[in-house]
Amino acid sequence: DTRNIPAQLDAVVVGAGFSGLYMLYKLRRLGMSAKVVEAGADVGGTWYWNKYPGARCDVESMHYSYSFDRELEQEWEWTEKYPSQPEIHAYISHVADRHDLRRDIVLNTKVTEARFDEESSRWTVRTDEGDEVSARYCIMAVGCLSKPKLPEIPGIENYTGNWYHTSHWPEERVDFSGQRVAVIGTGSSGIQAIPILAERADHLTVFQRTANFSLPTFNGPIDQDLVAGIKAEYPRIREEARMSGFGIAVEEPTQSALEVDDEERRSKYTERWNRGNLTGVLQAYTDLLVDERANETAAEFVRGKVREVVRDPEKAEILCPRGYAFGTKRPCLDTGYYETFNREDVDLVDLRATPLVEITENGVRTTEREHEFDSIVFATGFDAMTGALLSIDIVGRDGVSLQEKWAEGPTTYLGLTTTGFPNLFTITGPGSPSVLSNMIVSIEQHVDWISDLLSHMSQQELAVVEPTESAEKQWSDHVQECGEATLFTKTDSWYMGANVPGKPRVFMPYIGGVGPYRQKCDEVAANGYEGFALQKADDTALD
Ligand code: NA7
Repeated sequence: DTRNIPAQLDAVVVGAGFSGLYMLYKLRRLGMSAKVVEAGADVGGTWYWNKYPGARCDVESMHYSYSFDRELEQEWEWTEKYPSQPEIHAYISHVADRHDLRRDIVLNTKVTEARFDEESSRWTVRTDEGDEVSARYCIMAVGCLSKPKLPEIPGIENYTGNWYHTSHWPEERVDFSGQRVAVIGTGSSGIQAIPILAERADHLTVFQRTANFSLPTFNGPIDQDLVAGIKAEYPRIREEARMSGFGIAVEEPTQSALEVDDEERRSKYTERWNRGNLTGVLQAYTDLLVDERANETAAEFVRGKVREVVRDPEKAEILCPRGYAFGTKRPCLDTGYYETFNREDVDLVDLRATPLVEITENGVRTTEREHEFDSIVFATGFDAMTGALLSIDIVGRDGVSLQEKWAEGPTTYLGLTTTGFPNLFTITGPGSPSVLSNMIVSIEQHVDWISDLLSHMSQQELAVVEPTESAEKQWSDHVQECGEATLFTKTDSWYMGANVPGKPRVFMPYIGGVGPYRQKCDEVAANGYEGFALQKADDTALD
């Protein structure tokens, strides 16, 4: 019975998404006792929760899978260029079964508290089901985009229609036929859902605050020649991804966008646009993410595409993103997004001109007027990167909580550990490349690195690991410096915590690149876990 969590474990893992499942797999291979605690009713994490119509990964199917199971990567058959949520969920469920992981996964259970006991150097983990477990290691695999946020306007409790958040979509198919439907938010979730909701509803109104840059996926049935080519060379392709900037192998750019004339640039952007992915255009030139003028050339290219598609020039201008650099808010990939605004039954409300005021009994009120709806879909995003971690009461040394420690923004060593919280690991934590990468590539690297460290500790009979303050400060400064060398820190985005009122403005992910990050982590390990204090259980310091 998986509901029975033993009182003592080597490790508790929080979250059964891609991170938690692979972590469990590795912990078992180390011979450790472990349980994964998961709030959802099934495994999958992001791909369990985000069931909204049109939910799809922005990384191509052949590159969005685990690399650790060499047989599975040959056997598994993806059907489309980009994988849909149901297909990814089927994949991750299969992994859970194939590796017999489910017997150590406790579902429908939220971890509410994790408290470090200095005497025993162990974590006490508590759940909303009343479980209490003592574990040597506590591994947070809670995801970066897992704590949803609603718009900060009053009145939702008065609304009498149905409302949904894209990330907490109901299990059963929602029937919007004959309905007037609103979508609030035009990030990746909104942009994926809008074309499908437009088809299903009688009438759709899109409320846009910030126009996003969106590129077409050119999605469709997967090309079988491409599949065969990749399967023949998977190990090499995976290795290239591991050493690349964003966790997806693409040829590195060599030229500045400003070195070439308009025509040459246009033809390069067009060729890359036609690939239907994000990295193609973003990596067309060396300076798109660091130089405003260079970036503007790509931004204007995208705006030109919007104007080509959207027939009503007024709507096209509202949909043209401006005021921030292309790529510094997460750009989107879509299937028929801009085309949707050519439909008679789709309206667009520019919230910059007429901001939201409140949710009413019958719909939504802006500064201009009330709009009535049968259903409202909130695609309003997440309290990213720290939200899920900080909604657990995590208390480290000296009774200091992670909330207190990170009051001015998160600081970590390598995005994996934080001073004052020994034996606590954050997979895809702030200060790691995670959200700026192909997540699975980052996840595998984090998990492999953590399990190598745990193996080292057990061989050396060590029981406590904690980063030093100076190592953490150096890494956190480096993360900030890398961010400030780019245009990212000039933009209000969830990378900056800017989408959540009151959240500290700190650039949270590491943008030095997936490959360089991996090298740094490997060096730290090769140098005997440089920057960490490692101790025996009885507190005899070793270094
Ligand atoms: P995002 O990308 O954070 O998008 C949220 C959208 O909701 C965005 O357009 C926001 O506008 C809008 N929003 C949020 N709050 C409000 C309020 N109060 N009023 C009006 N509009 C609002 O979340 P997604 O779920 O789409 O995607 C998250 C990530 O998942 C994505 O980046 C990929 O990495 C995958 P804003 O831009 O803040 O003006």
